[in-house]
Amino acid sequence: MNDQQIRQLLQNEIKDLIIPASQVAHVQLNHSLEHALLVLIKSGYSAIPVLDSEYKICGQISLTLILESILGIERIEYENLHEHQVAEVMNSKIPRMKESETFLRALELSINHPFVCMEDDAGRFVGILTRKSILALVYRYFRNKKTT
Ligand code: 2BA
Repeated sequence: MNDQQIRQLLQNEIKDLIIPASQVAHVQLNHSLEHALLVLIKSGYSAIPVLDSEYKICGQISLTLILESILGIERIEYENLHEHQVAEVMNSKIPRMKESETFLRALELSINHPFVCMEDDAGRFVGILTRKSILALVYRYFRNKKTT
């Protein structure tokens, strides 16, 4: 792969890699932790996006965050799950990107984050970009290079 091809890969837009919002498991700010736990278990994912009622990205909720929040001194207090809302426990410091940003930025964020939330210009959630889709694209580039 020459320098120009590498530059082209890194400047590529990321639109085609996005998993659309309709296929992404998510919860809303005011959902109970009990509901969030059910969505996480049913979807099979360890962390999912949190949105507000206008579909704007607010953070992420994970199995670990939920379990930590109901950890008592000697046991996990499952009976407290329905008393708390997602907003109290979620991580609001999450990376986000717009479709027009470059692949290089997505690659950088994927070092520390398994997925990145994508938003439109109004801040509304449009989907996620996963580490898997980023790595798959990099792999395809190198594999094709090897055979040319
Ligand atoms: P995790 O849930 O920790 O999943 C890590 C990796 O395990 C995923 O990597 C995927 O390769 C595999 N995996 C886990 N659960 C799966 C399932 N139910 N079906 C198929 N594969 C599964 P990535 O695909 O790169 O996803 C990275 C992270 O993005 C996931 O971390 C999850 O937090 C989030 N994610 C991915 N797809 C999602 C979706 N449709 N809805 C909500 N969150 C999603």
